[in-house]
Amino acid sequence: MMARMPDTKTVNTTCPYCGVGCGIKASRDRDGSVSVTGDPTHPANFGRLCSKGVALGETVDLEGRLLAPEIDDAPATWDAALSLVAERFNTAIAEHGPDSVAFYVSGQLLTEDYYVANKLMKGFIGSANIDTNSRLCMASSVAGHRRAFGSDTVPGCYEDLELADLIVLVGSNLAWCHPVLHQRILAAKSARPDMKLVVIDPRRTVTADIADLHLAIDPDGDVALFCGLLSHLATAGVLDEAYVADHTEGFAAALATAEIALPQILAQTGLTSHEIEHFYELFATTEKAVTLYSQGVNQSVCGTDKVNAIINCHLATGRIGRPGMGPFSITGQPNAMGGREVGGLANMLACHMELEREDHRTLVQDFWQSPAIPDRAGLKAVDLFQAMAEGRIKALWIMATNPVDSLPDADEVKAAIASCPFVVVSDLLAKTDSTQNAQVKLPSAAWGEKDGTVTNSERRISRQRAFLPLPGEARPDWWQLAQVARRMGHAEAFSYPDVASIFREYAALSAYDNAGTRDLDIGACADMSSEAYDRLQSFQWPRPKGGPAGQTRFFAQGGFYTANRKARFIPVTPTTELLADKSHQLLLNSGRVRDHWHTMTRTGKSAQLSAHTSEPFAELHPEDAMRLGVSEASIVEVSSGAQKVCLRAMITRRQKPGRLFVPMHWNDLFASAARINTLVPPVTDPYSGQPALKNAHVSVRPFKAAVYGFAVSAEKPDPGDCDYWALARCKGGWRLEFALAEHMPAIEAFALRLFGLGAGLQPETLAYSDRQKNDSRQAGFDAGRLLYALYLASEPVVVSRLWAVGQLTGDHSQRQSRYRIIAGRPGEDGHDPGATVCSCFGVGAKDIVTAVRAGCASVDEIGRVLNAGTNCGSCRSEIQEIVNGQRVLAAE
Ligand SMILES: Nc1nc2c(c(=O)[nH]1)N[C@H]1C(S)=C(S)[C@@H](COP(=O)(O)OP(=O)(O)OC[C@H]3O[C@@H](n4cnc5c(=O)[nH]c(N)nc54)[C@H](O)[C@@H]3O)O[C@H]1N2
Ligand SMILES: Nc1nc2c(c(=O)[nH]1)N[C@H]1C(S)=C(S)[C@@H](COP(=O)(O)OP(=O)(O)OC[C@H]3O[C@@H](n4cnc5c(=O)[nH]c(N)nc54)[C@H](O)[C@@H]3O)O[C@H]1N2
Ligand code: SF4
Ligand SMILES: [Mo]
Repeated sequence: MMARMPDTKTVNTTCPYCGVGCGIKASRDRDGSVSVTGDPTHPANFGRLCSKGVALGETVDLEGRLLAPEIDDAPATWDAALSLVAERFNTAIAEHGPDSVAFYVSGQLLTEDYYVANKLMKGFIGSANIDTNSRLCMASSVAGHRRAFGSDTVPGCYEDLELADLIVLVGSNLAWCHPVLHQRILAAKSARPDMKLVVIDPRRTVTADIADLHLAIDPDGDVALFCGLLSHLATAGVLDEAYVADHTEGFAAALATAEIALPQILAQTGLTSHEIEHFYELFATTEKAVTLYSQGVNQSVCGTDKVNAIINCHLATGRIGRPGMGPFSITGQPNAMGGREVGGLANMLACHMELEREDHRTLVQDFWQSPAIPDRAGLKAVDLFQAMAEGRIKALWIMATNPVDSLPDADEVKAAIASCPFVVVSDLLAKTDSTQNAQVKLPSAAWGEKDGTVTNSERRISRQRAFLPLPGEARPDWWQLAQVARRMGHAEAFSYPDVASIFREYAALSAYDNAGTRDLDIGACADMSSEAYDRLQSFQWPRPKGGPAGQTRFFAQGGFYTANRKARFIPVTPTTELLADKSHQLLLNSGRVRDHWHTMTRTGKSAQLSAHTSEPFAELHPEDAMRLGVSEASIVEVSSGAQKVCLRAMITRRQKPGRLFVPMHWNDLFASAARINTLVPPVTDPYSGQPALKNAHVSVRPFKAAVYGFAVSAEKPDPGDCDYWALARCKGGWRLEFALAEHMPAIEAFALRLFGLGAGLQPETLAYSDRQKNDSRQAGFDAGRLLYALYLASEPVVVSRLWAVGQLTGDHSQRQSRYRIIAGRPGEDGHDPGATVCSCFGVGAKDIVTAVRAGCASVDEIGRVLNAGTNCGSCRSEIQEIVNGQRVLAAE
């Protein structure tokens, strides 16, 4: 029944991080460690992996894992926990109706888990109150697709990115968020240098650095920009009139709304007329164009309109579904697409069927033989937690997501969960910000332990396979759901013997009464044996039973999934709301860094991944910094109303004045106050319900630190006393950045509290203090081992971080090396690599600068000399910047 036990042989599986969906070969070595390499045969990556994929082995340990079910924080048997969940859900339904319960699930579930969750809620509980973190991620794309195509169909595939002559990335930091696809594009571009890359993003990202054109658009200026483009395409005479006439409707109305005057476009985008003309000209004259978009489009009050403004331009030119052309919404999570397929959103039914359509409801209910099916949408994520705060939700099951960190208005979400009478959380970890108020915690199987399928951004279904034993009492999510369903009285419909049987049922439903009327059809898998499922090679849907195999694109010849099979142009008008609000100082943008994943529950475990960005930060423009009195590397307080976070200031021209960028990753387990969503209001797109996570008005002011501190420590320090702190894993232990509002503490007592060296350990200490300069240092050793090094100063501490971290694994039996630690510098012969650039080989910026000065003139040459960039390649864009001379100063 469970995931099979591991053999030592290698399994082919899929990466659990982003929506690229890279194939992986994974195995457990004899010493228990896990080895991971890219699968050279997998069509998503052909053997490549990015830094996160490469470091997977570092994230599968059992530290912090939830290994047994818990009821009210005490260990319980599965039987007791599952029965309690079933009983409490049934009671709530009996007393308050089916809409008083809810599931909040995730694009990190496997398709089979997701299918079972959706079937239980929609078909058997009879409510549509199942929503998912995809609401924060893909909902605007789904809504835009459905408005235009009549179905949530991604028309193209990855190969189009290699075949295109023009790639327009809108609101996507591909180099960091989908690194393997970015590398595929760069490889294609180096083979065909005429290929052009345009990046549309308010800030200058690493992706923008290597583009041919970067349009630093004003936030939410995208609708105006693409309306202007549609109108330009008409004027330039490059419309595909036959395609528009034969396969679409509503063009004239969309064009009429799109005809906005240039001054308005300039005002809304903040771009110059030269930039706009350049972009319009490129798009008009390049037939093979792909517009790839992500969260800068989706996470907005006008996200759905942005999607349609983009799709309108592709429909008007007939550039859709043909090689090298099309609009391309790229998915974020490993199974965001699979979740959409099985209907995990509160306004969808399973297998791309529609809740609003009676024929679809009847069909699904008939197939499931289920007692009920809702005829209206359930609560979307933001509304769901608001309903909870109002007491309307009596029982909630959270699975594979951390809403207390990732939803807007995060403290209200925390309070809503705390107020809900019954909360179940299924997670890998015992302690996340979202498990704190759960009455029942259920231990789930993690990547490497669980079995099933995921679908990537190009509709490719791949297997995730188990190669590790289930630890403790952990069980897969589908099993937990099916067990609860059985206990709720639905034994027959949830009697799955294995995960393959769920997949077969899902495949059969996709084909049920389909006959080409719905895009999603994988009927060819409906009769697949469990053995065949185990061997399943990745494939792109559709794959109808007996139908032609190998269709990889949609809509080149029309055939949309609307009633008349025509696509719909959607008239969209630009919004002006955002920039009108001048009452606050800065506009807060948020997103990702290269080596962390979401709320850091996994990447925070990896020393290698924590080296690239070890602290939460706020990027702001030098003019704002000057105006606000913020100096480089100081601490800033970013606030909205009574809510406040504390972050390291990073002053950079990558931001435009008036804007701020903060990563979404840091939470209460890794920093004192960095949950950025406590500042983001719950404002949503009217069509998709997706929150506008990229824009919040905030105030910024310096945090008046009396003392700055930095420490490395073999054991996890306890920074509870510090006003600001951020902790990160490093090789050999932990590193800690902190700041104190009050005067310099006595270093001995402070070190004792921080490193809590009880347990009979008597470290030999070495200290230095210059009271005049307010500079104090102390290090503790145990024989030749460094236990901790602590640096306090009245200015940000200028000790080379990577060098200091390296000392944790060095030998310090000699006095000389102990003195160097106190000096905070490598000796004459010592080596300071600078800030980490290549996390695979631990190569720092200073090393790369030195190599450039010694004559290395390309990324490849750097690779030959230093190995940097030769493994996963995620850092190649950053190396390129240093080679170009852009980062030399920053690195010194
Ligand atoms: N390293 C890493 N990779 C990941 C993830 C991760 O956590 N870490 N998460 C995965 C997931 S779930 C997702 S959804 C994807 C997200 O992948 P991306 O969408 O590429 O990542 P983000 O950093 O959220 O946002 C992208 C860009 O949108 C820009 N932006 C903000 N506002 C606007 C605007 O108004 N217009 C335009 N044009 N751009 C704007 C931001 O400045 C930002 O650079 O990444 C996936 N990959
Ligand atoms: N301000 C701001 N906020 C954002 C975003 C942004 O750009 N800006 N981006 C949004 C987007 S696009 C996304 S996708 C969300 C992501 O936000 P979340 O989904 O909240 O983030 P994760 O950290 O991935 O949370 C996953 C949780 O599931 C657990 N988990 C992992 N695998 C499994 C499993 O197999 N089973 C179970 N049961 N649990 C598992 C992990 O331990 C972790 O606790 O954040 C959103 N929030
Ligand atoms: S690009 Fe990186 S994170 Fe995304 S699937 Fe591939 S290896 Fe995993
Ligand atoms: Mo996402």
